[in-house]
Amino acid sequence: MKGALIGCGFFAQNHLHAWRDIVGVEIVAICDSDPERLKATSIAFGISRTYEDATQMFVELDFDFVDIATTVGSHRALVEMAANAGVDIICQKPFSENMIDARAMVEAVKIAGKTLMVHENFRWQSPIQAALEVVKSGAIGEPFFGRFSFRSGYDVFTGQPYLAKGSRFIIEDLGIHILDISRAFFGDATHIVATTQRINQSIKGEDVATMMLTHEGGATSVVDCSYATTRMPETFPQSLLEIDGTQGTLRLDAGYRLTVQVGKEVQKDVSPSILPWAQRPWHNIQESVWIIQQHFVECITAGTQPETSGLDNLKTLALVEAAYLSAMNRTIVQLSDI
Ligand code: NAD
Ligand code: 89V
Repeated sequence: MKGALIGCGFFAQNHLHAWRDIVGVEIVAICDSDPERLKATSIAFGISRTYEDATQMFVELDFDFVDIATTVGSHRALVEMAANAGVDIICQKPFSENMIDARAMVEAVKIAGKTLMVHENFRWQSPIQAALEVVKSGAIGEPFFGRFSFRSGYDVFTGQPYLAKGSRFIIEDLGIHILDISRAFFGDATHIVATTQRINQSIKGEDVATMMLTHEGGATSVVDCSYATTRMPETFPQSLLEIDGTQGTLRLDAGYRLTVQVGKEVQKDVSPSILPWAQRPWHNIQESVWIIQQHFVECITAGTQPETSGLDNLKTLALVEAAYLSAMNRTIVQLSDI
């Protein structure tokens, strides 16, 4: 499979490393409107075909899929361009800033008859997958409560300065992942109630969010996120979880310790592997990039829908929209209204 990548910024470097490690895939062209980033990435990964303008790249089309690794504002134009060109698409999260653009992108790719996957990688982290396997096995019975927690004081603004500038921050950038994890465990939600806070006054958006979801099956989950939490050990970028089931409980604690208690307690180290190009503390996320990109390739090859398809992601985006609405109006929001 030949691919092209658009957006050679901070996070795309991980995509390119991961593509290099996936057998049968070659990235044949890269694009970035910033010539310096384009050149640096071209040299780092030995990819000589470079474009400052994606339109030109699609004109000279000789690839099967495109990996869109730009920030959210450019997604709709690029996804529609790719759909018109008739290639399969993997696009970074947040997929869209609003439901109108998100639905339009899903529709455009459906009409084109191609595959659209959102790079929603947190549920693909190997420690999360290990916890999901236990719950799906039925070992703790029917899950009825979950807490999905991401609390950190890690400086994300140096690597990703745009995160300090938007009027929306933690729910749109990070909470989106944790809400998606809650969906992976409990399915879709019917209602959400949320509060937000801005503790760090030097950024524009909220950096703390506390959300409670009612899921279709009746389970309740609490999703809490903070970038204003100073604690030792610093757990960035670990998502911690606890699930109560009718027969037992499960916890994924700091340090990737998975504890399952059904009568007696059993502990397991579910630490992610550190890929040759990865660095702590990002190795958990970096491994998930490699895993999700493999899933994309497997789905294209098998002709199946990705688990985190564009269509599926509409439900995660609706939770983001509903959480902001709930926090603003101090009300419970019904997801069917989004
Ligand atoms: P970045 O600003 O460092 O890089 C984005 C790059 O895209 C820039 O170099 C910019 O010049 C380029 N670009 C923007 N619009 C373009 C266009 N129309 N055509 C060509 N090039 C264009 O951003 P980043 O930190 O790498 O983040 C990119 C995306 O990845 C964001 O949506 C972010 O939320 C996401 N992200 C995801 C994870 C994860 O774990 N899934 C982690 C970090 C970032
Ligand atoms: O996953 C992300 O989208 C990143 C980070 C982990 C820093 O929140 O922006």
